Amino acid sequence: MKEKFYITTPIYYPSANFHIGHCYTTIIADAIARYKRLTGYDVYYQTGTDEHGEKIEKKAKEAGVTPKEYVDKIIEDAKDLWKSLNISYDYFIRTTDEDHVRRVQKIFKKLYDQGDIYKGTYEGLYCVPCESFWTESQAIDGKCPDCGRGVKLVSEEAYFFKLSKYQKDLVKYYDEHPDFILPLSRKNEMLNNFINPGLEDLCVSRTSFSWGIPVDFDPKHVVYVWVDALSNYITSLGFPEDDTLMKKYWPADLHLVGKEIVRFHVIIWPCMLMALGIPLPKQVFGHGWLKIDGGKISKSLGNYKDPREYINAYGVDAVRYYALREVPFGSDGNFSEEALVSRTNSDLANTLGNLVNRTISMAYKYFDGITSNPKVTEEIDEELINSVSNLKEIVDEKMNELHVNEAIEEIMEVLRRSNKYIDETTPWALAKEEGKKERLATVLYNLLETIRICAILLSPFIPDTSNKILEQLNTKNTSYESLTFGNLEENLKLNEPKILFNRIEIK
Ligand code: ME8
Repeated sequence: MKEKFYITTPIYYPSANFHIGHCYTTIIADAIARYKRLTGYDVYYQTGTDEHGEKIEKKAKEAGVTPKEYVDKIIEDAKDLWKSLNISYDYFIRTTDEDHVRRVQKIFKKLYDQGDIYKGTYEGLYCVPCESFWTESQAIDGKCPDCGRGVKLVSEEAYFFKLSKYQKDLVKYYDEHPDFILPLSRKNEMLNNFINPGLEDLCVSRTSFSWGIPVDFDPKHVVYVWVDALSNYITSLGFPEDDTLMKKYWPADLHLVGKEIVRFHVIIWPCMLMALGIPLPKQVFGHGWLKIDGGKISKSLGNYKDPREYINAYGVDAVRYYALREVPFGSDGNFSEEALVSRTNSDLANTLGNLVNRTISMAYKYFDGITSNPKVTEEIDEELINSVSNLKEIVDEKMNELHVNEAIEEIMEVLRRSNKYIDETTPWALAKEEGKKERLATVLYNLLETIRICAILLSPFIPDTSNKILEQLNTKNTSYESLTFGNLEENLKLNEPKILFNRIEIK
């Protein structure tokens, strides 16, 4: 039986259409999911939308539609965006799905019945016109940070989750699972800033707005966002009603999230799961932020375009490649259209596209597009063949450490090496020399075989391009198991060379 791999993205707020930041997480998760599938795992890749809450209720009101109408439109757009980015999710969960709503109500009730959720009083600073609660530190000089009007201290009845009860067990789990939170720096931040000072019980219901999942045994309350949102990772698998998929895929192998919500995933979520008596996820990875021109991607600043504009202008794999390659995974990085263009030109057009096109064109010119490997080898072949032969293991190591950008760079390095190999072996000169025909065939075979192996290893990252290359090679050997040097068939008729990437002119 195949080993399973369950990977998730955050479920995003559909308060506005998604931007390149949301694409960033979703593309990386997609590449990891595709890589795991390639290497033989039974993968379950989930993404979705977090649709409840006051903010969405307000947005809908402003737009003069119901909250459900408001989010439906954004979700339709999001699914179109994921399609245009070749996102291969297995399940898209919406927190307005009936199954999710019913299952969250059952989770809430179970926690209440066993005493982990209790009724208390929530105190906060309230802005009446905005209908919003603020903490002392959020309300600047006693004024609402949104509208600038005065706030007043109010208290409302609310349910609380006993987070404090699980503090000790949580720290124990961290200690026993050193890879639970990555990068490591985020774990120390959690311990120092949130856990060691002491966990406070968490307010998990509200009565001040209504766009949420009603607490079924006390319907003036709606479930407050994080319990609703985090539960998505198990309600989608049927919890607590059906354990078939839970048995198959839980615990999650990787929750991939932006660094600002690591806290919820490594404190609230594990404590909820401990209370529910189910195993904790294996890993939470908090990646950095993509910034635009050094600043935050922000709707109010209007500093970003619809990601489809980049896809239409430069191609889906240019966008995927940029998201995966440009930023060391875990750090913050910058997004700029100029950098996207220059990355596409240097790596995809010059290194990859050029190599494939030159090689297949020469195979056509000198051998009518038919492969053979007479194995007239020279010392110079060894370095290339060794680097290709080691590539599978190196990429695997990098991917298991989630160093996605480095995995890609290793493949690029081999491709650059191959371009150099062409310059060193000078096939055009071999073609002119009597008696060098077999050497020439060997050189081309080595190049074509390198291209085959690299194309397979690139398939999780730039699937369309990988397919196009394998189609040009016309090879049947495209599996992960075929990644041993020498598996490219002989007497294979290649398909005609086609340009993969045109160099983009910089305006
Ligand atoms: O937080 N750079 O939803 P959200 C990198 N609903 N990643 C970015 C980004 C950027 N500039 N902007 C957004 C929520 N992201 C909750 C999650 S999960 C149970 C509930 C990505 O719409 C990144 O993954 O605010 C970040 O964590 C997420 O979008 C926030 O999405």
